[in-house]
Amino acid sequence: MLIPPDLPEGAHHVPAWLSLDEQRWIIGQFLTWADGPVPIRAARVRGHEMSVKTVCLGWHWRPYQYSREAVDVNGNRVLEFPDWLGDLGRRALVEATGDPRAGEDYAPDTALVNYYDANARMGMHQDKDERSDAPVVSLSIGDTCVFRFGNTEHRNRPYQDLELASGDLFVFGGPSRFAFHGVQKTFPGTAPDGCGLDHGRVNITMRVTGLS
Ligand SMILES: O=C(O)CCC(=O)C(=O)O
Repeated sequence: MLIPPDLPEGAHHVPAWLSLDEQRWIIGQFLTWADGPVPIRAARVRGHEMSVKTVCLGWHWRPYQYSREAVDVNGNRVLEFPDWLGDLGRRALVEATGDPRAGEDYAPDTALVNYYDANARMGMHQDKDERSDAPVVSLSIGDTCVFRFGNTEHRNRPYQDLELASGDLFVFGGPSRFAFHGVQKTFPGTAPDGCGLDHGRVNITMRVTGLS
């Protein structure tokens, strides 16, 4: 068990933010999203498939751009970004920051929904394909992972490792919005009973693209 670190300004971790019922309901949604119209797939980065599989809502992400149609998959338009997810994102910002006004202007229009099997990882990267510096809201369900949260300059130290477990909320905005981050590993078999996943990990990151 990692000791929870002091996070830099703008980054917030709220363990067990989603109830088990909420987690299970969201996984039900995930299973329908994963079926299409743009089925879940591993994006290709410089010719190599990522180990993580991703399905997108609102806007389709491929390295390193957004489009409405999934031109690298089947050309179909991605599903709309659901209203309930935006509401959840606004509530997440208020509760993570303790600022009752934090959600007022927050209008996420895309979500990247990632599935990690036991071998999947995500290398250190910045979320910088958005033309907006609005916060990223991240929800985790299923197996616990080691999430590495770094600095805004490069992939190397200083960074902090923390565990994101099922139901956890993580927010990064303000001076931390463009921090490098990644997933070092997951711990197979740690998904709690009732979360909707028997194995693996789902992570949802909501973002504001700034695109129209
Ligand atoms: O899985 C996570 O917790 C992080 C996902 C992530 O970094 C991303 O989608 O850009």
